[in-house]
Amino acid sequence: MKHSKLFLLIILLISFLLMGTSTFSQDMKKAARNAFKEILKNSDKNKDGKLSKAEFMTIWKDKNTGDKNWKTWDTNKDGYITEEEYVNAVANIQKPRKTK
Ligand SMILES: [Ca+2]
Ligand SMILES: [Ca+2]
Repeated sequence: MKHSKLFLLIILLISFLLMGTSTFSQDMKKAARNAFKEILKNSDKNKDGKLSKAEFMTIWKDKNTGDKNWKTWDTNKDGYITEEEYVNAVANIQKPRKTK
């Protein structure tokens, strides 16, 4: 089950973020980039360096969770998740939400 290993990696990264650093450091960005590369290694089937929705959904056992995360991560809604989007999405988990 290689997907469950990947899933664990994502969960680990997210829980690490939630655990309490107050600023999103360069180290964390680096960690997020590495995590994304790991995701690509397993799930970027056509090797274009980004994740299509179909590729992304193979990560998730639960379609609803996958769908929810897709909407969070594909910030510009072009149908692909790039490294930048992934890193920003992880960074956004850290930031307190600013309401207008
Ligand atoms: Ca791809
Ligand atoms: Ca996108």
